[in-house]
Amino acid sequence: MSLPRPFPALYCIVDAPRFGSLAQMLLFCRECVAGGASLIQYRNKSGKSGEMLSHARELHRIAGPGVMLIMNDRADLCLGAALDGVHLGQDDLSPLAARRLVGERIVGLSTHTVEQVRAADAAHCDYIAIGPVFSTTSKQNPDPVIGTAGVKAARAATRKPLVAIGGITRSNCREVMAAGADSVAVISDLLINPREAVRGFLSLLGSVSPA
Ligand code: TZP
Ligand code: MG
Repeated sequence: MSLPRPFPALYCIVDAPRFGSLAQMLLFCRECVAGGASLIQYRNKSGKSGEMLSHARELHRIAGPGVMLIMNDRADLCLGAALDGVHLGQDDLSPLAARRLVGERIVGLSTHTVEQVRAADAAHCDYIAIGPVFSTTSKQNPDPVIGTAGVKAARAATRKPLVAIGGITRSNCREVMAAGADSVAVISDLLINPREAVRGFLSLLGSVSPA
């Protein structure tokens, strides 16, 4: 799948260690899709390769054809599970190296400063994530928070699709979009009732234009 236009306003992240079983994780994903999710990232910072591969294949099996699936960190597992793309951090493979592996699939890159956004703008990635926007407990050793001012500065540095991440909830997502993000990536605020949460995000995000 190539990059959808417009870029989905909600980028759901399935953080595998947050679930007690594969069945619970898949239920979460099904509920996100039932709520209208069209972009889901599989993230597993503590998983072994084989487990991550089989999780990602199951995710691929249950997601409908209209759902874009992204593998966090690992271009090899993106290919192994036939997902639609890979999301890289600053310490992962370079976007160019990942591009050589995944070809036409999507390559995303996390950034934490405006300098990194400028570099990402010139790099072989299809979209840029920026954050953490607000404080988060979902990431170990997070970079300093950048606030909505950081999102605004990132927006000024790139025309690539910009995904804001970190501490984003239904209560603050509209201000993040108003600062110039094309999309918000969320872990925690989807967990309790994913179908309702996704519906809520999508209806809140539907009508925001940059301030
Ligand atoms: N990268 C920057 S913040 C973050 C990641 C993976 C975690 C976002 O999770 P939450 O729970 O939506 O704050
Ligand atoms: Mg990474």
